[in-house]
Amino acid sequence: MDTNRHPIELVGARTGNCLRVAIAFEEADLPYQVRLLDLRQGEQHDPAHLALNPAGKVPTIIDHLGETDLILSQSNAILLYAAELKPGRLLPLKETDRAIALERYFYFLTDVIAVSHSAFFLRSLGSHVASTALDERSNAALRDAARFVKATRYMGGESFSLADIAAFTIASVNRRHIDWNADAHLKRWFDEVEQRPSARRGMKAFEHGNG
Ligand SMILES: N[C@@H](CCC(=O)N[C@@H](CS)C(=O)NCC(=O)O)C(=O)O
Repeated sequence: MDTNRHPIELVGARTGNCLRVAIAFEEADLPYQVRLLDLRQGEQHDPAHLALNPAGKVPTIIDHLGETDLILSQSNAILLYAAELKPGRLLPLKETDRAIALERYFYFLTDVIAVSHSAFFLRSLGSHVASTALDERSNAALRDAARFVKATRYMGGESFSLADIAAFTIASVNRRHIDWNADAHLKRWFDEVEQRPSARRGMKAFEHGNG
C-alpha cells in the first residue's frame, strides 16, 4: 500500500458505480477509506453530502491534498484519476495499447453498463417491454465481449486494466444472464478476475466500510 499520501475518502454504497472505484483503488494500491451512505435512508440527500455532490449521488471522493481538497464525482472520471495517479497500473503505458484498453473500457461503459442502467430505470417505471429489450441488448454486448478475451488475456489487452473492472462489475450483477458453458473464453476471464485480490477486496469494500 502506498503510505506516502493521505487516504482518499470514498463516499459510497454497495452499487456497481462505487464497486468499480473500490476495485480500481485496490488494484492501483491507492490508500482509501470508505464512508458508507445508506441510500435507502436517503443519506445521499443530506446537506453534508450535497455540499460535496449537489447531484446527491455516489460515488464521491475527497482527495486530501493539503491546501486544497479534490472533490470528484462520476465513477468513471474517478477511475481515470486513479489511473493517472498510478501510471501503468490501470492502463497500459504504451499509447497504442492504452488506446485499445480505453476503447474497451468505453465499450463496457456505454454499450453494456449505461444500457443496463436504463433498463433498470425503465423497469422501475413499469415499462417491462422496453426494459427487457434494453436488458437483452446489454447482455448481448456483454456476451459479444468474449471475442476480446479470446484474442488476449484481458478485456483491454495482455494486462489487466479499467476495461476489466468495468466488465467485471456488470458481469457479476448479470451473471445469471450469461451462458457460461457456451463461451469458455468469457468464463476463463471471469474466473480469473473474480479470484484477483483487488477484485475480492474491492467487492467487499462497502460491506462494513474498510477503515
Ligand atoms: N454517472 C454517475 C451515476 C451516479 C449514480 O447514479 N449513483 C447512484 C448509485 S450507483 C446513486 O447515487 N443513487 C442514489 C440516488 O439517485 O438517489 C456515476 O457514474 O458516478
